[in-house]
Amino acid sequence: MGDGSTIRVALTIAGSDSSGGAGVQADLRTFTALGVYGVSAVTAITAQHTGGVDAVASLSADLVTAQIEAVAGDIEIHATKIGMLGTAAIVEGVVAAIRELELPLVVVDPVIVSSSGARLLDADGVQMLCTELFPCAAVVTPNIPEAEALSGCRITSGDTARRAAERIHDMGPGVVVITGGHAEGSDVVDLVYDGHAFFEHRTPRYTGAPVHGTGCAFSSALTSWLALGHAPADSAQRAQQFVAAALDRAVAVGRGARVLVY
Ligand code: PXL
Repeated sequence: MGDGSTIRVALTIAGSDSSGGAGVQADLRTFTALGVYGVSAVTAITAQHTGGVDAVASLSADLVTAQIEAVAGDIEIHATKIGMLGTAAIVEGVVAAIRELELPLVVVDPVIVSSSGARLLDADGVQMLCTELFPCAAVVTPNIPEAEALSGCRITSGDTARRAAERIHDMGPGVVVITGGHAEGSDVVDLVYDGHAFFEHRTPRYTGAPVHGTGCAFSSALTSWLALGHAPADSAQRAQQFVAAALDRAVAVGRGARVLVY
């Protein structure tokens, strides 16, 4: 039996995925699976099914800020995960809230475009993510297409991945994790850079049917381990293992991509 007063708490600031595979729904499921209590601030509503996104509407920046203030004013938060932000106005409001409320251990998953091609952050928002939000982040977790878009480096090798990680690190986050799921090769290699040294985390590549929501699961698992007191690189390795184990048990709940269940 857990003591309610000692449970660790993580906040997710992210979009709603009606199909439940990604976004706030995936983040809260991941927190729960790792024994962390989840609270949330929804940034946008997406109407989606397992085959793709039908519609997207972002909320007002004020409503996002109000959700963050409501929970942070009442509940002690141990780590913070940021996913889909939608608009530059929301990025600006979230940055102000992080600073004013001193939100701890901020993990930024720089969500720009969904795998099915829907735009999840406007162009001004991408700029503001790099200049305003990254300096507030303990960890940023781009996948390879996101790391390429953010750094301007095409990633075709370990060397080019390390260069992209250095460029993203120069934007101000404590640690950069470039997840390797979009590359090829028998192992997935996640690259971790803390400004001093590079670390590689490897796991055998999952070769099954397409799965939706792995990026959200990875970054929210990493956030959970931070909330539980682990260091960033250790948390990234545990998150890789957590997603790898979940991929082996992914299920087809609809007609499109599979989803992770725990
Ligand atoms: O996986 C990126 C992502 C994040 N957040 C929401 C999404 C998606 C992808 O579809 O819908 C809400």
